[in-house]
Amino acid sequence: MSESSIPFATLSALPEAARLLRGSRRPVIFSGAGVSKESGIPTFRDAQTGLWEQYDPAELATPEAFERNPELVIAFYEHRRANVLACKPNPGHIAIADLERLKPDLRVITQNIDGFHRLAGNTGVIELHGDIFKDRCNRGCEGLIERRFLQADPQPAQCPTCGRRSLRPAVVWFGESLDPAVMAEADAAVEACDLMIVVGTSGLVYPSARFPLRVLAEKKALIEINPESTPLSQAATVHLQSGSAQVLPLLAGLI
Ligand code: BJW
Repeated sequence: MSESSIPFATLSALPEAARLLRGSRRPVIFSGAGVSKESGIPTFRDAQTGLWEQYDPAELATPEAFERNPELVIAFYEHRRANVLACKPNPGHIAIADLERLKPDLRVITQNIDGFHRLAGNTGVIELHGDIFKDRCNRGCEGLIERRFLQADPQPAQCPTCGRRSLRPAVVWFGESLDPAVMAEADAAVEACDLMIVVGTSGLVYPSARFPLRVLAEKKALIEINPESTPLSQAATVHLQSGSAQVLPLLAGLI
């Protein structure tokens, strides 16, 4: 998309967003699936394609689905791992990494599990919902197992500690608690921040959705980047209503 295809309202709001960001010492980027959409990763609430179009991801991303049908859940995550491996960070991720070079205290808090912020060059990324390239034991054995290759066997792989076929993706499913240490780190980053850029999230999933609400409650500036309206849009200081891969490079270019 060229600059001329960005809505006029977004272009008009960019200088104000840039002014706020220039004045910020400790910005937080709070991201969701929309930031990776232009890399080719469907958002969580997008319809899936091909074989997976008959399934609702929200029903597969649960401990109950894994109990009921582990092969199906493993296959779903293998399909998504393969897609992430075939894609790469887009200009929106790169612009966020550029912003960290300009503002070294910038923190990224993401709900995404694709690792693209790290791959783009951000450091100390807080990954609230885990990492699709790690497994853990579903029976509670300690430790994470890095796995970048795809698994041919549809059954859960063997846990190196307990020896059972109980490995699952180290991501946070509905009804599961987020890692308290990760939550504490995110809390501290939000407390310290003086501005938040909320990019590519529907803001519907808790407890993560509380972070931007806290920024608003504390009367700090909040810039939203999302082509659609969300529950945050009305209250945001500035809403840049466009795709993040177009608008973030423009914003970074003004800092
Ligand atoms: C673009 C774009 C472009 C498009 N550029 N933007 C309090 C109130 C109500 C409910 C609850 C509550 N507390 C807990 C709950 C229950 C539940 C919950 O929140 N449910 C809601 C659905 C209501 N939460 C939980 O269960 C959490 N656990 C918990 O709270 O434990 C304690 C507890 C236990 C038991 C009972 C009660 C409490 C865990 C939540 C874990 C979420 N995990 C997932 C799956 C991760 C693994 C995986 O990916 O498979 O995380 S769900 C899914 O949603 C995924 C995402 O990270 C997350 C957020 O989605 P996101 O990123 O916002 O994506 P989308 O698709 O929703 O939106 C994309 C956006 O991009 C859209 O707005 C587009 O417009 C935009 N977009 N193109 C920029 N080019």
